[in-house]
Amino acid sequence: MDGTRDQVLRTHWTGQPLRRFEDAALLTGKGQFVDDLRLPETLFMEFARSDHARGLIVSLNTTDAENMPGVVAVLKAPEPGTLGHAAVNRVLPDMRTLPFPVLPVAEINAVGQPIAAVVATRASIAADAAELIQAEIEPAPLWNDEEPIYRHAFKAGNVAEAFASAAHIVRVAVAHQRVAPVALEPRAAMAFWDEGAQMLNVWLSTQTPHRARTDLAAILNLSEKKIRVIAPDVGGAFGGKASIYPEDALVALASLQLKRPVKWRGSRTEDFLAATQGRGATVEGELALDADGKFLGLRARLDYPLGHWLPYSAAVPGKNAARILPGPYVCDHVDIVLEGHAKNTAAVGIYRGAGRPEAAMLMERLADKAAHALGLDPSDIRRRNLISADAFPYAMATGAVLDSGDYPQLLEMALQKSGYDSALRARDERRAEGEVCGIGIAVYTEPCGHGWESAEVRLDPQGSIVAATGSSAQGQGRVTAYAQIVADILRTHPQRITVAHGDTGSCPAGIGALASRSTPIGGSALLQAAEQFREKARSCAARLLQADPDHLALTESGFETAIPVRRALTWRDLARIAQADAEGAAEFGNGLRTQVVYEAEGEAWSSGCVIASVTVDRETGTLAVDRIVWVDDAGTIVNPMLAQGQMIGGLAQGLGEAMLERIVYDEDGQLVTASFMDYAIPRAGHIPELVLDKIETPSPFNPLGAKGIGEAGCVGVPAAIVNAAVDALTPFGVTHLDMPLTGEKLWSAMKHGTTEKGTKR
Ligand code: SMO
Repeated sequence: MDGTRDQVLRTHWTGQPLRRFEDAALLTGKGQFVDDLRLPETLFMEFARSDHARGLIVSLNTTDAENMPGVVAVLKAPEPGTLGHAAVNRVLPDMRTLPFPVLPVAEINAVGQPIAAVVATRASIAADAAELIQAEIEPAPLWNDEEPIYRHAFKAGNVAEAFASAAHIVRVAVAHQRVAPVALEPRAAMAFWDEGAQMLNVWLSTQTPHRARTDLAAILNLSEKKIRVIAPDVGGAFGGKASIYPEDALVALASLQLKRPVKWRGSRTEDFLAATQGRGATVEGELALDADGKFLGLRARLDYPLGHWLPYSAAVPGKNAARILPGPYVCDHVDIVLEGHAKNTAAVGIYRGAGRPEAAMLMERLADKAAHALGLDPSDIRRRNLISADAFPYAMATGAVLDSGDYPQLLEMALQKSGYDSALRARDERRAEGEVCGIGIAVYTEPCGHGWESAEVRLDPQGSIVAATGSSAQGQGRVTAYAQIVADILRTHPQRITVAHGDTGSCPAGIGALASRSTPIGGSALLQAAEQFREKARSCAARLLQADPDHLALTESGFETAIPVRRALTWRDLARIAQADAEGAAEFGNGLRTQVVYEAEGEAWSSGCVIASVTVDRETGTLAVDRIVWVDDAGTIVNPMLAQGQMIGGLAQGLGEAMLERIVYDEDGQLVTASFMDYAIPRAGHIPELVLDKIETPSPFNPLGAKGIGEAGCVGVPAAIVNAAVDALTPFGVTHLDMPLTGEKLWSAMKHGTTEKGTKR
């Protein structure tokens, strides 16, 4: 290779804190969310929903609703067998499934389940009409002790022996509350059957447009080729928009039947009632230790609630929690049993973290109890057990392979940044003066990104470079980060790259935006597609310039060569010639484009260490998180500003779960927390002083070296806060606390001592 060819493939965009290209539109009200879409003749859908948790429909009278002026149709349960099913990801062997309840023929299985759908000329009319629907429901007992939907064991080594030889055994039981993946934008769907094109256009507030298309095809018995799913701007998702819902299917069905556009915009209460919820597991663990505090063996029982139907990733939280135990620690003997049980509630699925938070909570609570049992500092017990930096790739007892990391460095950095030793002294001094305060540590691992994603890089006829991804976006700044990746390969400015996403009509088939996979997997797919595009474009340009490809260099606007004479060809020239030149057209093949389906060699594992400091008001029990020090390792960082935004957003949600958030059903299956009056999310005043830092151990398993970061805050932060709260209440004899750490709970704990297994509700 001689000096004229671009030698540095990465220029300098990766690693730059570029401002988000998305924000100009979003901040000036020019975003296009589903509810912003306008089509002539649009009809609006609203639902009559069950107010019983379980029962049989005895009669359903829709006459009054149908007769209301402005009502166009009322959809009732279709004949059994006329609609198909959405897919469920069977990530565990032998897992059962449940019916996908588009509309129930007879059996009601949860409060809030749609019973009928009203379509009217205005949303307010549809809502009024839905109130006129009379459903007589014969109540039935709630499901209880049914066969599990899944049951699976992860076993390795000889756990019995590990426990028999242990110097210490510590136990913990954690009751995780359910939480809601509160997105700023509730769910929404719009559909339009284009009779001329014979195409069903569906706009969904979704993380997974391609899977939505597949599911809609199956449910509606329609060819995928006749369905286009578009995710326009999506106002947050957090796992709650990763599956197709009955409401989405009904909107599509109504537009097919009525041949008019149909729109539904869910309310906040409908999201609480019928969007997927997260967490809720009951987890018990026992850790066997030798006399030096080394972890010998782990026994764990994880019991996951599932709702009345299974969204696509219903079994993922349970599987994730079980398979990533024992987290960042060496522990070769494990016996982990996982079960999931259906309940008469809203569906339970993935929520930011998806099982990783439960694994981190179990290990970090056990580690603190172990430290206590051995009289060690919590930092010491972790230091003695963390997997060392030279052990990677590291095969865990559960079979997962950790790609890279440096957990001891994360711990030492976080300790140092928190001024740990002086913070401990300060805590003890404050305690001596009667204050209630504590410090908690959590170290976590976070698998993120395996499997495949697709990408296409193409030159459009006007000469702009389009980077289309099978991945999607819901506010993370994907357009900016992906443009940075492609710009480095093509040695141009990121603003010259048009990133296309979230449209099955213009993007290659892909998985979507979830599981912290978009940068490691979606980004790596784009990187490879851009590299192939660059070489294809180079050979085309070389032919047109009659130069040797090795003598061509990339410039910001195209290619240039100095040999034999100085000549240049811009992307715009290339696009024009590609369009016009017959020979070129053959070589360019349908314009100049390259498509890649990228599959990662292995999973990328992020990791981190969080140290939280808290103060509890002795009079009221009110918890204040004073400071969070957090060092994260997400491998190569494409845009540090976006990465930090993800950390802070995840932290806020993790803090909300730790302090405030809780979905409550009463014993009859009624949802008690169906609005923000009853479901508390964190506000700005809850956010503590933050000290954020990072290390970067690139993943060897993808060409970017990237790992995920979107979920990290929900993984490590709750465990650190709970450990800090337990530490604060240790002088009162408290040895365990479950989330949310409400004032009432902490006040009672201070009064009555330990809350072991006593704080479930
Ligand atoms: S919980 Mo995420 O959207 O995989």
